[in-house]
Amino acid sequence: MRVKVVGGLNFENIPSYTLNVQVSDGLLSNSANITINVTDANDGPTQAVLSNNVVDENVPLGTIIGSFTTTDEDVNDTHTYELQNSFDFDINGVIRSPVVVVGNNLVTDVEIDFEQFSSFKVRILLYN
Ligand SMILES: [Ca+2]
Ligand SMILES: [Ca+2]
Ligand SMILES: [Ca+2]
Repeated sequence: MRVKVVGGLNFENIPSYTLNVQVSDGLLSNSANITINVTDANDGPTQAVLSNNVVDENVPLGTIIGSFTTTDEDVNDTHTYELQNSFDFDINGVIRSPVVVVGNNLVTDVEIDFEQFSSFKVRILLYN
């Protein structure tokens, strides 16, 4: 007997299946329940959200702008955030990012001057 998977298995939706198998030799028959367990694999994180994306200018360096949270089917997973790139800004003659990632937080790394730049984009690398 062969059991073939025809659809996508997802541990978080259905962790096991019970198959009722019937056998017959033409005269006599019997049946048995067979349980197939799906093991939990690491699902990739799907969406990261920043709790806040507005910050006052001139706040002290190291001010938390917002915190990241991530959607992941694996309830016990923890996630790591890394600043991949930020639109580089000329800050007192040095091209650099105005923010850094510290743990789950996006944090100012300069005193942001609204008249110098009023918005910027960052790209965050997220993994678990
Ligand atoms: Ca899954
Ligand atoms: Ca999983
Ligand atoms: Ca995961």
